[in-house]
Amino acid sequence: MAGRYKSDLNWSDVTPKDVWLNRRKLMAGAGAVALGSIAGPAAASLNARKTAYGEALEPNTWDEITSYNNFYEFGTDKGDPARYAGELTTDPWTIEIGGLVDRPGSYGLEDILKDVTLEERIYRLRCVERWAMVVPWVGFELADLLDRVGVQPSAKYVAFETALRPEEMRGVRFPVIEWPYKEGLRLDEAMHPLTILATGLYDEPMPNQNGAPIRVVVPWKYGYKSIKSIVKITLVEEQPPTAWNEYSAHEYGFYSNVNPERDHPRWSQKYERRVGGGLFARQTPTAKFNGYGEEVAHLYAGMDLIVNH
Ligand SMILES: Nc1nc2c(c(=O)[nH]1)N[C@H]1C(S)=C(S)[C@@H](COP(=O)(O)O)O[C@H]1N2
Ligand SMILES: [Mo]
Repeated sequence: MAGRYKSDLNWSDVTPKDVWLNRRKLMAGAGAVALGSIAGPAAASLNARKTAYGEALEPNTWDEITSYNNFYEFGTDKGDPARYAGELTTDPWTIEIGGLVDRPGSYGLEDILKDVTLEERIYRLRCVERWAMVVPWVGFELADLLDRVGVQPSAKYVAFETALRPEEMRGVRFPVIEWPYKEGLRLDEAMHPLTILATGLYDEPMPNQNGAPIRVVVPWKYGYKSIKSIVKITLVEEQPPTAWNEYSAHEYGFYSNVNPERDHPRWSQKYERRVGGGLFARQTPTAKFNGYGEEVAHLYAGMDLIVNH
């Protein structure tokens, strides 16, 4: 076929051109060897706008961020996502946006991305299992997308779902949780400027093991709230069911704000350990709201955060 129709375009075709040119050059040339080396890829390519978010933090290395992961769709070992998430097809990609919105529909990722400015957000990430990292995400505020589709006044929560593809996701052949992976946020949490949809890290397109092509990042909550590879966003009136809460409600609450005062039933949450600090890395105290209390504590004024853990 000679001409290219709009429907032939995938999101990677309409991402700022230099991104993909740089990326292709990098892959084609000697740079391919550099990918995944010490500090990250040799050339920046998403050209994300720099911000003051997290500029004082020291990010973990590319290797650490992309080789130690939780993404149970590809297996429960920390190395499984790096080994197997490459089997996921991430282009084309569409997100079904529905429920209590003015403009529901199936949105191609290319349509979503052409109207946003990607920026860098260097955030702490704290897993409920007690390991922590600092990740230089690239993304945009979830509020930008929600505003575009028009949230109706009756909406109180946002529900998210990950893709479910047994052919490409070997981990979903096992009933670890009830697939697809589901998460949710209260609307004010979803609209908070710290909450982003991330499409990259270290100024590179998102590696599959980190949730390509697009994932949620909510830095003041335990990592499992930051749902990967999302295909569905639904605005709802009632608190939606979430994967880990359904699995074990007393261990994994709907809110899951990082909180050293509320221990996991099977372990203390008072301390955490930074990934990459070496085998004998010192444990450091866990910060309430993962250190983002100044920005988000007001969202929970008057709430009992032990009951609403
Ligand atoms: N779909 C999906 N999203 C997910 C997970 C998962 O297993 N499946 N794991 C969560 C957990 S427990 C954590 S700690 C973070 C890890 O993100 P990272 O691998 O990019 O560091 O992703 C979260 N998002
Ligand atoms: Mo986690």
